[in-house]
Amino acid sequence: MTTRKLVSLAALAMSTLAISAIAQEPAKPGTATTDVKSPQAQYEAAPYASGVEMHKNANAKAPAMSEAEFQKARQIYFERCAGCHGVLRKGATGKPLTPDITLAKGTDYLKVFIAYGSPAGMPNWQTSGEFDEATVDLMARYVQQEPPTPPEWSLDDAKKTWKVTVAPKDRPTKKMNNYNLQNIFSTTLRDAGEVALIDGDTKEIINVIKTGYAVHISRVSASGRYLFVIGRDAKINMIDLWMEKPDSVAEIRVGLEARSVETSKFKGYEDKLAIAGSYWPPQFTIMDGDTLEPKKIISTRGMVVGKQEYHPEPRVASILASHYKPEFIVNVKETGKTLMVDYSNLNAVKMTEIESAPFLHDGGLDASKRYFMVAANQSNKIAAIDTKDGKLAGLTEVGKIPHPGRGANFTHPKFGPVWSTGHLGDDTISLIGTDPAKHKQYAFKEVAKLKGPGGGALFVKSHPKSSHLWSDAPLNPDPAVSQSIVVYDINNLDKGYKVLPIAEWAGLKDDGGKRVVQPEYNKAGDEVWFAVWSAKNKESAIVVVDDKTLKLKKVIKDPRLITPTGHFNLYNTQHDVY
Ligand code: DHE
Repeated sequence: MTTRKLVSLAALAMSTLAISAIAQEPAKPGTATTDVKSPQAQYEAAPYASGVEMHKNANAKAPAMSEAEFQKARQIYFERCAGCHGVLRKGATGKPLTPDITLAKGTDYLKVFIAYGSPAGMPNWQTSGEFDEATVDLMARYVQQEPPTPPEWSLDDAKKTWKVTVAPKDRPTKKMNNYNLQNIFSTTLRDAGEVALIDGDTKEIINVIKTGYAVHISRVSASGRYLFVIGRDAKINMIDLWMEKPDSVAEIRVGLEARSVETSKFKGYEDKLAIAGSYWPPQFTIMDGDTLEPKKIISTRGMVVGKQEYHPEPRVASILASHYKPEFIVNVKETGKTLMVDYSNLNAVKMTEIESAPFLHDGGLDASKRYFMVAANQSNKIAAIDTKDGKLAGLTEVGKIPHPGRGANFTHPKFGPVWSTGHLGDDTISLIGTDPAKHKQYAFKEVAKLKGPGGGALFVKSHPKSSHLWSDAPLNPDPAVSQSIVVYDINNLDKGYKVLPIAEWAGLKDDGGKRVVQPEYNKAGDEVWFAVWSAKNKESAIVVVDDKTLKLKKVIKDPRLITPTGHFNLYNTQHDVY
């Protein structure tokens, strides 16, 4: 391992990464170098142009970049692009960006695409104000270079990052605050690397807690006492909601990049274990449920469903705890497989591998909580996983690039219980029957398609006590669409939708994007919360709408609410109500 390699990897792995872990990575020819003083670096010295160290790329056709530019772009790629296009750039939600493809497109073409985005979900990085012209040019050149391979992450590496800040024996033995825990919202403050806990009754912020980088989702333990949040940098924070002021009591990093965290929910295992899936390395880690001590890591590298071709980076997407068995349901993106991981004996883990279609991404349970409905987003299908019998119950063709979040359940006047998803790639909302017992003819079939406002939809939501279905479209290139929300009356779906101008209602000082993201109900099911997500140096807000009257109820503004995106009502998240 050379010092030069260490430096370049550190840039990717970010500041909190344990350096010793990186030291495992073998040197790779032709990759970055920044420490020009080391003997090897001098021996292999990269070409210099006007005194600037240039990046050496394996393919001489790649456009020139200085080493400093390469490192900067590598960091931006990790933060902004890897989630959709993959660390190794083999594609997922976004298209593959390997040099054989990008070099053929060329810098000018790539610049236009990065600057303006596409209706299929590529963000408009320049016109939205997130990248300037120079950054667009930098990224267009970067994606034509060979992708650098990040290091692996072992149990030992994870242990080095593991901290229990309040040991279980020092934690409260009963709830020490007067908050109505079931109606707290955990709001992602994406670019601040924080979550805000907001009291759903008073709409006051209870605490803002430092978490991992670009924190992604929140999940709640079976008992409702612990809240788990995970950052894109694979850092998990475990928050004890019984403390006088709820705060983090343990943390760990389970890799370099991750999106999902969950805890055991089967009877007898409540709050016993936690699990997190990583994008890089492609693996999942099972931990102690009250300390996050890492216990077991299982790799997801393997063969892709159908063509049975080896994939080096099958990332872990959504994870859900079964209510029927001591199992975690782990969705592996690129291989198109759902793993039912039996956690009852971590020394002899049994796994059932259910094949559906690539690339599995997000999803949620149907109303009966038996079927896990997961989007295979590059196959335009929804797989229904029967968590009771451990098999594929159905694979339903839907619209282009389904993106449900956890989806929305409601009882359709004609088709009975349905689960629904919006799409990134078209303007439809698909309704899928989920009741094989009483509505067999509709089960796991697309029974209806609603017309939505446009592509770029990310989240739909309903609630058992409501007769409304909501959909956002934050990635639609038209601000009129991305800054509003649509709502359907479930009993009159043929009438189409109403548009509510949520961003306008927020009354923000200036325009920082104002994308309206993720409808989320309060516990009672009579309010719906939306994030109005602006750039990090601009004002954002949470807008609360009365579900009955569809009128504005409250705008929550606070200088600490920086880039709010997802928000999770603790009761609904704990009990899979959506
Ligand atoms: Fe997410 C859920 C991955 C971009 C907000 N997101 C998920 C899940 C995955 C995922 C795998 C399911 C977790 C689970 O249920 O266990 N998200 C990714 C990406 O790879 C992607 C496309 C690109 C990236 O770089 O991360 C991506 N996601 C975004 C955003 O840009 C969003 C809109 C804003 C943000 O905060 O970054 C965003 N993702 C969310 C939210 C959820 C989510 C709010 C949880 C939805 C729910 O209802 O549970």
